Parts: sequence; structure tokens; C-alpha cells
Amino acid sequence: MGEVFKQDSIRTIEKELLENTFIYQMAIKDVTDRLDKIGKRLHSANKHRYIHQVYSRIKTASSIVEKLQRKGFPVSTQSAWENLYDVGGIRVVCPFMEDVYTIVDEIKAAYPNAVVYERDYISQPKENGYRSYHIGLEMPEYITVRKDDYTDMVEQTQVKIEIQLRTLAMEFWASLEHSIYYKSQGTMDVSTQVELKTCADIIADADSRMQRISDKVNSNRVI
Ligand code: 0O2
Repeated sequence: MGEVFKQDSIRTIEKELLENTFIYQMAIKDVTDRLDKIGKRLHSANKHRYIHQVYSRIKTASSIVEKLQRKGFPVSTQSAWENLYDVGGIRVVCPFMEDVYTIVDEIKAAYPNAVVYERDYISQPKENGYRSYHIGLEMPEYITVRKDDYTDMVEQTQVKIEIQLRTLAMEFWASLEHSIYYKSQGTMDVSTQVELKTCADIIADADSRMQRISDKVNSNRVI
């Protein structure tokens, strides 16, 4: 793809995305409200905070164009709507590894018909050391459309959303690696890659140790 065409595509998608952002925002709000309820219920039942923080974001137009190109999809707003799950993204950060799996089970129970895929990059990390649990959801949203005669009509649409779940330690690594990767403009030398992978391994080990400490303390606790 030529640079001029790429810049034009980014501008077009940016403009068209703005018109549809509210649909992604509605789906994000549904899921984050549900997560809030799940977190409160688990906290009250078990006196433990399973969710440290929840963030959400709408993918930028340039990141959409880059991903459509990388995956070999047509570059357009329609194609992003049909093919990408992470235009609307939610990040759930949990204290411990087992908390991540608890919340994954809760999400699957809350949206039994909406889960399209699960990718467990925690038990099977990416080659660079990236660890996270990704869930793709496709959920119905209802939008009000104003007709030519000024009456309103409610339409159902299917919105794709990705939830990424990880521990605090995984979040630490992923956010630093993300910024280092972008600063390197995709040309990271091998020694930097090896160094980052070593950090990912140290962090994975620390996560496992923290889990064991927590399990030990909990098993000694008098209820
Ligand atoms: P931004 O700026 O937030 O858009 P997926 O299909 O999502 O399960 P896949 O096919 O690997 O995973 O897709 P992709 O596009 O590589 O990754 C999607 C998102 O997952 C990324 O969004 C990151 O948030 C996260 N992610 C995946 N791999 C890595 C990684 O190696 N390092 C880090 N730091 N994050 C990763 P964007 O597009 O990078 O970011």
C-alpha cells in the first residue's frame, strides 16, 4: 500500500469511526458495568478484590489500518467493523493469576452466547514473552435510527469487543514493551528482544511466586 493511500485511508477511517464510536462505547459500557457487578459480588463473598482496575479504549485509525493490512483484510471502516474484534477494547487488570481465570469464567457465564474466541497467552505466551488472556465477544446493541418522517426506529446491530485480562505484573511488562516497541518503530534489535523476553520470564516467575504466597496465606487464614 502506498503512503498517500495509507494516509487517505487513515483519515477516512478516522472520520467514519467518529460517527460510530457511540456504538462501541455502548458495548464497552455494558461490559464494564457487568464487570463492576461481578467484582463487587466476588469481593463481598470472598473478602478479596479480584479486579484491580478496568480500562477501555477505542483503537486509533492508524492502528486499525496497520492491523487490517497485517491480517490481509480490505482497508475500510466496513472491513474493520466486520473483521476486527479489538476496535473496542477493554482491559481488566487483576492482582493474581488465579483471579484472571476466575474473571474469565465469570465473563463466559455472563455472556454464554457472545464469546467468539478465547486466546490464553498466559499458559501459552507469545514468542516475545507477551502474556494476557484475550476474549472476543460479539454482542447485540440496540440503536435508535431517525427515519425521514422524523419517527424513530430501533435497530439491532452486532458489536465486536475484545477483553484483555492480565495480572498487574503482566500489565507492567506489556505497557512498557508496547511503548518500547512503538519507539523502536517496529525495528527492535535482537539483543533488545532477548532482554525483553528475559524480563517477561522474570515477571512470570514472580507472578507464580506471588500466587503461591497468596495461596499459603489464605490456607492458614482462620475464617
Ligand atoms: P492498541 O494501540 O491498543 O491498538 P488478538 O487477535 O487480539 O487476540 P493478535 O492477533 O496477536 O491478538 O492481535 P494484535 O493486533 O497483535 O494484538 C491485539 C492487541 O493485543 C494489541 O493491541 C495489544 O493491546 C495486545 N498485544 C498483542 N500482542 C502484544 C505484544 O506482543 N505486546 C504488547 N504489549 N501487547 C500485545 P495494539 O494494536 O498493539 O495496541
